[in-house]
Amino acid sequence: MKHFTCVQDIGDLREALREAFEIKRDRFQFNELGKNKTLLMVFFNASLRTRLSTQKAAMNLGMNTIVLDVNQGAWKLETERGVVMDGDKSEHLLEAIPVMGCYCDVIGVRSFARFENREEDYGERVLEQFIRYSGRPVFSMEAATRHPLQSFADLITIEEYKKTDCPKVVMSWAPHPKALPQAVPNSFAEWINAAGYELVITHPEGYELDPAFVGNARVEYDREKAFAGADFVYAKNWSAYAAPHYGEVLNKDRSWTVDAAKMALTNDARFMHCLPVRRNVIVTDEVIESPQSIVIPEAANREIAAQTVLKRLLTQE
Ligand code: AN0
Ligand code: CP
Repeated sequence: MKHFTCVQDIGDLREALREAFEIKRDRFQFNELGKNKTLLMVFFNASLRTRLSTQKAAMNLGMNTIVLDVNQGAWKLETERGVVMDGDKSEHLLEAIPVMGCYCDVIGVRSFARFENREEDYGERVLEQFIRYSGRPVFSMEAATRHPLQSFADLITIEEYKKTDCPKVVMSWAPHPKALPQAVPNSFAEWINAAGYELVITHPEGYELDPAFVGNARVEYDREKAFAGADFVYAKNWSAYAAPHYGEVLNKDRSWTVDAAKMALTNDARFMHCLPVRRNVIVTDEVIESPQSIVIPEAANREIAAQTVLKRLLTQE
């Protein structure tokens, strides 16, 4: 694997899962692989899980890590080419990226959608420039349109908790006060579709995702019908994708908060969320604290997903 940005990059999913569980059985068995190799993690946005789990994964492989929070202490970066740089930005990404590449062997990048221009966001300009100009293997730590390390961890978690070969997975929109990207839901749909599981996506009208990510999943506007018989409930907020409301919060309808009454419609479903989560907005205290909630093992699997990906980037397998 040269770069990791989407489900296609990981190739055969069964093989990737097998490798992930092999790592989970003994996460230190490849601790010579990363000797004298350096991981650089570049954050354009905040993070708790991705930062810690990826750094831990690198340490398990014997790598050194450097973390750069671009907005804290680095020069303000210009990202547009052709700009006369006489404003507040001191450095251009076109120099910054190859310079970063000089100091490391692998680069992870977190760069969210900016919601200024849908085509620019969906063109993944920042991530693509790292791939083009860094000269290093690059992996996404959540980019504008996908969060593949999260989805990989989600799939590992579903494998661990599923009770049938082909579980019914329901991804439900939930309210949130601020506009959030579509990256997590896009990516989750992409991975669950690739795994061949039954995927139902439920949301209020206006929150339709890019059909390229929805794929063969069923979109069900009737929430009760969607939740009926679910084995997994994956809650997530996202802002509108469709023009002219791209990146907007269309409503904050609290009737979409995942509560015990909705969970009662399911097949004793497990509750999942990528975190961070706003309690009593996305999900009630009762549901997230219930034995059905697997948000912590899900977060724990981020280390395993990251380690599997780093191992492959180090060996170029
Ligand atoms: C981000 C999002 O929704 O994409 C990161 C989630 C992993 N969430 C927030 O910004 C709250
Ligand atoms: N789920 C996730 O990626 O969390 P962070 O934003 O805290 O990294």
